[in-house]
Amino acid sequence: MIAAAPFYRPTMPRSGRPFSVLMTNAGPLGWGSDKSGYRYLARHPETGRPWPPIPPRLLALWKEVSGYPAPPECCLCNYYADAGARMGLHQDRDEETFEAPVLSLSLGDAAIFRVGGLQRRGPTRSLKLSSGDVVVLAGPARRAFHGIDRVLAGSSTLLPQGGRLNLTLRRVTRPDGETSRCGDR
Ligand code: MD3
Ligand code: FE
Repeated sequence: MIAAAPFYRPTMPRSGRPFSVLMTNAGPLGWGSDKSGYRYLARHPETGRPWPPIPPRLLALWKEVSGYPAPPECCLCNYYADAGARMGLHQDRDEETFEAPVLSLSLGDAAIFRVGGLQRRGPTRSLKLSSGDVVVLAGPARRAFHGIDRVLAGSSTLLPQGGRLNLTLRRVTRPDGETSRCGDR
C-alpha cells in the first residue's frame, strides 16, 4: 500500500503550514488538505495516481464491527513518525454522511488521545490508544471533537522504525437509499 502511495506531508489550508503527521490513503477517495481546504480526492496529490485499494483484511474488520451496510470508501493512514507529531482538536466533517461510523485502528507506539463533546470549548477526557486498539465512533460520538496530544515513543516494537500508525476507515458519500438527515451537510 505504501509502495503504491507513499506518505506525504499535507499542508494546512490558508497558512500553508506543514502537518506534523505524514499521510496517505487507500480506497476510491482519499482525505487530503491543501491551501484551498480539506477535501476528498481520487488521486495522490504528489504522484497523481489513484489510491490503492483498501486491504481486504480492513474491509472485513469494517463488516464485522461497523454495523453499517455499505463499505468504507476511504482508509486514511496517519503516520506519527517523530516525537513531536500530534493532531489538534477537530471534528471529522468532510463526509456527506454522518450515519456511517468512523473506525480507527492504532498500530505501533501508543498515544494520548483526547475526546470531547460536540462543542470545541467543552470538557474533554484523555485516553491512551495502544497498538491493536480498534475504536468505532458511531452515533453522537461520530461528531465529537478529538485529537492526538502526543505519542509515547518507544512504547511498542511493532514498527521497526518506531512511531505510530493510525488507520481510519470512513464512508464518504451517502449510499443509495440513505436519506439525508437534518443537520447533515
Ligand atoms: C472521535 N485521527 O484522522 S483516530 C483523523 O489517531 C484522526 O490519527 C486520529 O482524528 C489518529 O481524523 C484519531 C480515532 C478517531 C477517529 C475519528 C473520530 C476518533 C474520533 C471521529 C469522531 C470522534
Ligand atoms: Fe479526526
